[in-house]
Amino acid sequence: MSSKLFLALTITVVLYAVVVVNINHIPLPLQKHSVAEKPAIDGKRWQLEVVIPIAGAAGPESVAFDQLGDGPYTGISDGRIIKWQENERRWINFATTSLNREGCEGEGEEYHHLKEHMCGRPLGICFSEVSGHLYIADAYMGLLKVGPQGGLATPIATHAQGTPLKFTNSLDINQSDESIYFTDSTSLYQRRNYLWVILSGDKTARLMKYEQESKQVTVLLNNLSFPNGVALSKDGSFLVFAETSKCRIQRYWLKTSKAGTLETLAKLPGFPDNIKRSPRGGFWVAMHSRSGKILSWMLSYPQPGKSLVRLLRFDIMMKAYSVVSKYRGSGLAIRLSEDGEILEMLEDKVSEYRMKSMSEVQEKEGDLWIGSIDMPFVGMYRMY
Ligand SMILES: *[C@@H]1O[C@H](CO)[C@@H](O)[C@H](O)[C@H]1NC(C)=O
Ligand SMILES: CC(=O)N[C@H]1CO[C@H](CO)[C@@H](O)[C@@H]1O
Repeated sequence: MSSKLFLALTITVVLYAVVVVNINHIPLPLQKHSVAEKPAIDGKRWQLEVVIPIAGAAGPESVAFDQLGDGPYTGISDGRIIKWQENERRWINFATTSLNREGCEGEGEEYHHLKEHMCGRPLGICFSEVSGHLYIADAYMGLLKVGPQGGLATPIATHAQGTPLKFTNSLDINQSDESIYFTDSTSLYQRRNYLWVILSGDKTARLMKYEQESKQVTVLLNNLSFPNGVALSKDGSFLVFAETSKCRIQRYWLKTSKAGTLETLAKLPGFPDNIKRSPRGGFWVAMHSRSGKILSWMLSYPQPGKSLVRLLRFDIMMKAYSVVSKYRGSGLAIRLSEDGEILEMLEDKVSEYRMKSMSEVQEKEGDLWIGSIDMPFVGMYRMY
């Protein structure tokens, strides 16, 4: 077989794996104000209540509320962190992670990824209840903070143990001493090549802690594959983090006799993104998509996965993947107990503005605020 033919066949197989197998949810006819299919607890259902569009940008990956409960705030594809000003019914600019913002805004979200290394790409955001500062995990700028009035954020960590942060992704804050637990999803690739991180079986990622008093970063775990969302448990005795490419949630003990040890808390049917504590107990885990059968097979055997990846034109893969992710599937999130049992599931296959590729579920006063890495809006579900 000629190498060209082999290459063509390989590309076909992989595109089939990534594209066709993942389009197993044919879009349903659109309905307005429809309810999520899966009943929530007590026979009630989550219903899509509010959709807040974002003009000219997309990808509100993480959502947060400030000390007064105002917001949501979110980081978007052009590098801005914006705040929803409820009384004016509009988004206002709150903060940025880069000083030179020439050419960052406008042009449309499909071009933003070309500039995100300059404009910044704020992913995880979280307010400190101690100081009112907003802490930001920016994929390109590292860990930053900005005061309650917003403006240009200040980097507080760009390296750990001499290795630069390459794809800072998510964080949680100890609300007593303001120390930060955060993830860097790989030491090799940029965020816009995230599919590469998954398919190459990369294991250069780290879970870290930023100490407020010493201003030092400690590496808690290294050699991880695509750690993503991170959240402290209610009593702070452990934290959980998502290992996206392995479709699982890991538990890392911080206290008790198990301190410093790691265990698998849950295996999931899709790629987990951010994790947030629910005020009703446990954690909301948002999922990027259900993992297609062939894709998960490839990921469970990193060798064939890796050699296929080496043969492929990366730009073609990314293009195919981004086209597909626009049409694919339904939003999916799971609430896990602190012991890893599934308590509740949110899967919306029917709403007109379906929250596809959910990246975060932030529960506030009984409502679920949803972030997404693809959608040009923030959504909110309420239980009826
Ligand atoms: C959070 O900070 C408090 C106060 O310093 C400390 O007692 C506690 O152990 C910290 N918890 C974690 C999980 O770091
Ligand atoms: C088993 C393995 O890959 N260990 C590596 C973990 O990361 C450290 C530092 O980043 C390397 O020195 C080890 O070789």
